[in-house]
Amino acid sequence: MKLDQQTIAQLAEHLENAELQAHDVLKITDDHPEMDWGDAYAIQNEILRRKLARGNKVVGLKCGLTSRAKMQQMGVETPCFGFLVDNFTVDDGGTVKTAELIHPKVEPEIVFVLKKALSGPGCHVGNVLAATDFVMPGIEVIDSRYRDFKFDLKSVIADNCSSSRYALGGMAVPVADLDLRTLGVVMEKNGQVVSIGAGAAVLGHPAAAVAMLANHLGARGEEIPAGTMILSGGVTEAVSVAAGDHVNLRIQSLGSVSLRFA
Ligand code: 0L1
Ligand code: MG
Repeated sequence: MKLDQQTIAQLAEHLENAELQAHDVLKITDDHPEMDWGDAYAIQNEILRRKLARGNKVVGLKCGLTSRAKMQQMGVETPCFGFLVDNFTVDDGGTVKTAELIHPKVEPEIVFVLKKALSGPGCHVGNVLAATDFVMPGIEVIDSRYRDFKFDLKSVIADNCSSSRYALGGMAVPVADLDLRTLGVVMEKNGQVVSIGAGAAVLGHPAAAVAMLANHLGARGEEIPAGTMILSGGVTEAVSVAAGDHVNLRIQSLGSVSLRFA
């Protein structure tokens, strides 16, 4: 770690204020080029600590930047991991208030819910499938706190991987009879198809993203607890949304989920 505790706390406050007050900031590595991966996750953890102290509850975890389309869109080469808290949750068919956000985008996600804990190192796709209770469709709303979504990987990890809102819907389907790689994904905005993909866009198999998360936490002496809900990462590029938009996501065999933006 290159940053001291006071700087980590200041940067966490700076980024969380940008989230809560819906204003953008410049990427933090501009002023702190020396920060390392440990610093980036320490800032994210400090944001989580601030939220828990305010009474928020963790409701899930997320893998970000897990598809080639997303990595290319954002100019990075490695996935990242973040947390979801209760006030990020929006009901299926519910409304997201854009005044609370900076420049939201939506992405289609295959969502896992575990029945058993997962721990790394050495966690693989087979372990994830054996530990999965069911999968379901989810729309993630990302809202980078960085101006024009311009960041590097350390800055975006510190910013909790742009986490902002999400909705789950469709059906909760056990994975035994599904090939998650070939599940078709269709996302529509205002009735027009805006992105199409298949599960394999996420690291070759969406369960590989969850395994990567388990291995990432394992390196820190942590595990993914039984019951955890996990967004495995956008299957396609993220799509910008604004007040008045309606987004519908359909995933083959899993059903659909939708959101309105006001
Ligand atoms: O969920 C995601 O894949 C987003 C990760 C952060 C990068 C971004 O804001 O696009
Ligand atoms: Mg995502």
